[in-house]
Amino acid sequence: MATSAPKPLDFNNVQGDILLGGLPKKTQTFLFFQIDANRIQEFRKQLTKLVPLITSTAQVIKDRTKIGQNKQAAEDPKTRSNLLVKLSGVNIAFSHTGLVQIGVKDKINDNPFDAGMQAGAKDLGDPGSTSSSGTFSPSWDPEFKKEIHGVLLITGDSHATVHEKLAEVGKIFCLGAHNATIHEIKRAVGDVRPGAEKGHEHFGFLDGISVPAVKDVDKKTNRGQETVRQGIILLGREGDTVQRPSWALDGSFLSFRYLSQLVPEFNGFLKAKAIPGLPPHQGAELLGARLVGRWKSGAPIDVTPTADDPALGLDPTRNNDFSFNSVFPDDQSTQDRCPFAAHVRKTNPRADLNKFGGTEIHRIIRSGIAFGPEVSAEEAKTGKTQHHRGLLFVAYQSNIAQGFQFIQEQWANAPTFPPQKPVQPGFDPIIGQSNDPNLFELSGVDPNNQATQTKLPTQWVVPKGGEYFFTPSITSLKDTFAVSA
Ligand code: N7H
Repeated sequence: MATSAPKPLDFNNVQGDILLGGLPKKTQTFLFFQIDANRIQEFRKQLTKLVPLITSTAQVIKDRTKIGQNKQAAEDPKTRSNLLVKLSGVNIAFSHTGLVQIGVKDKINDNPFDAGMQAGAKDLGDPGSTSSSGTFSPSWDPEFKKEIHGVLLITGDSHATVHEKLAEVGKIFCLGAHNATIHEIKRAVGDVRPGAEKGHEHFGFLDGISVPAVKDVDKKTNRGQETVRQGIILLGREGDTVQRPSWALDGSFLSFRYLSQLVPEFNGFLKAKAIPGLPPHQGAELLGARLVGRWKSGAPIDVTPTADDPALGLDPTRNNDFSFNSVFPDDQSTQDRCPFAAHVRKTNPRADLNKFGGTEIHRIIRSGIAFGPEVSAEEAKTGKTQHHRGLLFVAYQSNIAQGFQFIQEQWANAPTFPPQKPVQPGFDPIIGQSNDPNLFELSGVDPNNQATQTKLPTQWVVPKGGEYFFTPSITSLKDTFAVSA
């Protein structure tokens, strides 16, 4: 809890990727960096020059209005144009080692953040190996095993816009020059998928549908959309129960995961194990929908369990209006509509937790983007991944142990969750992780055979890296992280 009552939330002070849909983007570059140990003061002086380039929530609101107006103009036959508005966004976040490097050492009191993601990779269930001395090393890409001090998030309407902005930001820190104050560790580029796949992740499912509304921030909420207190996402606000340093107010923790997706293999499984009693294509689509909890269109299977309803999937006023209790309000003991372990049920169990304290403190705001090419004809034919693709997963929360980490460890990976069901729910088939392949199974996949545990041949989402960051408020970036030149 902040020591004194904080001032009302100011949208000019919050970095723009956190609230209200985040930085608008067709493409996004994540630049992971280390701060040069010999140029720390210089880096902090240069941060002052970065501050005016940081996109605030207030700017995001203006940018989204511009995008809306442009869309309307594009649909009007008199002004028809297909041009996107030229827009870019810049945010910055620091890891615990990054804060230590620049000398911001007050305790922020978040254990996973302080330890770093790699230290907790074994508990997250990431694949890896244990040395003879007992040290666990996750099978991550080598860049993510290095010390990462921070990440720059640059978004835009096109690669050209992002390159331009990146050059402007890079110049501040002399990136790539002999006197650089930051060194690039890894650059990850995400892109919204093309054509009709826009907004869909690589398995083909519409993403970014269920995001909690934040009290007094999201003015309009849709039916079924839960409203969380500001402190569930922002540090120091109502609902954040931890003692924080004053500079942490209105910042948020960013959990980043570099997740590879084995798309041809996933599609192969849907085909091979299609739900019986239907034409093969429909059986495969239904199987996919029951693993995720939504059809590819986004329509929730708890509402429409046997056939897709694309209009429902796209309708924000209805596509979150379900609680896994629509048939029997006080009884969530059947998997007729949605398996207990379906990805969206595991990660937001809604009414399943009514008797167990609810879900609010575990809600996160997701803001990821797909990366990598579309599946090639060769990959589709062989059923084998040849090109690296997946999700640059981003989740904002005020408390990592209650947010991302809790969802992954206590919900997705736990075969007995959700609790007190008549049959064991099993593993989240999308993101569940364990070093024990015996756990790769879930019940309820076949609606006609709900007690049967279906074996999963593999994990189709493979973590290749990640880190926990803190995205400070813009005032703290200026007054605490930066030093005047
Ligand atoms: Fe998930 N997927 O395509 O199957 N996710 N997710 N996720 N996810 C959601 O509601 C997916 C991942 C959550 O409130 C949808 O936006 C994939 C991690 C939460 O109803 C789809 C990957 C974590 C929700 C996917 C992945 C979560 C959610 C439905 C990795 C946290 C909201 C669309 C490559 C530990 C649940 C939507 C709710 C929804 C998919 C990762 C959490 C389609 C492919 C790592 C909280």
